[in-house]
Amino acid sequence: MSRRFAAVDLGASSGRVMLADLSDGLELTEVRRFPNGPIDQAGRLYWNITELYEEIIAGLRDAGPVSSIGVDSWAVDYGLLDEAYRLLGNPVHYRDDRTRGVSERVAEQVGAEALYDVSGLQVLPFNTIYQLLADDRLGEAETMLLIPDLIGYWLTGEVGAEVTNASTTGLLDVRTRSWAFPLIEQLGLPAGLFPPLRQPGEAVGKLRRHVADVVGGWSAPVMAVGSHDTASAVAAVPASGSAFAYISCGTWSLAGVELPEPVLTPESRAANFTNEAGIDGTVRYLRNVMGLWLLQECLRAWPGSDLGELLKAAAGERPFTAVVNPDEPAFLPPGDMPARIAAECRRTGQEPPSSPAAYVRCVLESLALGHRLAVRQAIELSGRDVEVVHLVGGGSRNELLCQLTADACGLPVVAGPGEATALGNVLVQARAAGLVSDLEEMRALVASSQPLRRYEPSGDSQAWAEAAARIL
Ligand code: LFR
Repeated sequence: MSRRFAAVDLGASSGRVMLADLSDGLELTEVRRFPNGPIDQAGRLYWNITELYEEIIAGLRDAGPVSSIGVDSWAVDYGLLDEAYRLLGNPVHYRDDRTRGVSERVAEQVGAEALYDVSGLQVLPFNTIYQLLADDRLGEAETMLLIPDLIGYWLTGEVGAEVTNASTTGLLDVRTRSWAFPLIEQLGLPAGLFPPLRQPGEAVGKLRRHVADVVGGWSAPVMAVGSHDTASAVAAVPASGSAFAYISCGTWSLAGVELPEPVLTPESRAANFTNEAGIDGTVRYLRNVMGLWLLQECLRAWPGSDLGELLKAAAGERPFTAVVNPDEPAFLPPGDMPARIAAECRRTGQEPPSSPAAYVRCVLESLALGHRLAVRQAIELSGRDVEVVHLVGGGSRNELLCQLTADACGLPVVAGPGEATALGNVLVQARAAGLVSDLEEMRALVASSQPLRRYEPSGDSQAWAEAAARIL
């Protein structure tokens, strides 16, 4: 058997097909990368799922024969299918505003405490539970497939719901890890929408005949992996032992700790911490921080700007001239980010940044403050000892952000790997093939094979405490 595995990893700003070779250590290469993002059609935001699928097929063709394939993506979004499993239109993007007011209505109907007690999930306006209730195509739908499960269906013809991603819907029971049918019924959602659950490491199915033909005449099983990208990323955190926090930093920053059991206390709910399902029954106890989205949207507002140059200039800017709460709901939709940051600065009595470099400094310090708050609260609410923060994902390549995060958290930051998600994806496949054993060994393999960089906390801890107080 070959020791080559393909990871299809769809992020909110780019997708890629990665190839891992485990013949000698763990070598990861990028086979194909393609842009992704919200598409505004007549005032509604969609994903271009057809183009993404074409890119995936082209990437698999470029990858050539592999032992197996795993698919992961961002969470919560889905396609609705009719009785013949035909897609009922493009999946709506989670940044669309169709769910405005829905979470409040559900909290009234079910009770916010009861809801948290069932799902253990943080309230984000776009959780699947709220999207389904706002979906005008629900009446025609027979099946709901989350994005990686939809891709898996197109590749194999098999229908199911992988559990780590299902845990982000708000409709999975956090204790039993099965669909929360009493809640589903109470909300008036059709129980038949929710397909049988799959565990990471289980086979989804073999490539359909015509898919095998178009990828170049080879076939392989598609394996369920941690199909929620964050679950895969956390699986590939190069930590040993349990005294670590992680920040999976891409379009979003997901900051928290890994636990054996959920935390469902009133304090945890008040802090809007989530208990998402991880690999091997672990709990990803974390909170979403707005992430590099803030920077990406600034860059979109400055056509022709050079990120490398801006980051260099930002490193020389005066610290803490302006900081904002990165999680302000106003920052969620696409649009003119510098203008929104300026408005937030004015609202909080601060002078808005005066140049693109100053905006970048403001964004990165604000993000580091968001990281600090989430990591500290995760520690406090879970009682977990933390000696180091692992920062993985695309953000780990941003040296200024890594240093600011170490300074803000007052903890060492180990940065990398940048492609943690793809690594977690292939390692679960490699384990199913018998090449690695447990999570500990998977992480050791990442630590020994991938470049990592350590940042010690420096700077003025008093100044960080004061800046943190400014955004509360
Ligand atoms: C990160 C992520 C987060 C989820 C957000 C929206 O890519 O999957 O975990 O909250 O995207 O789906």
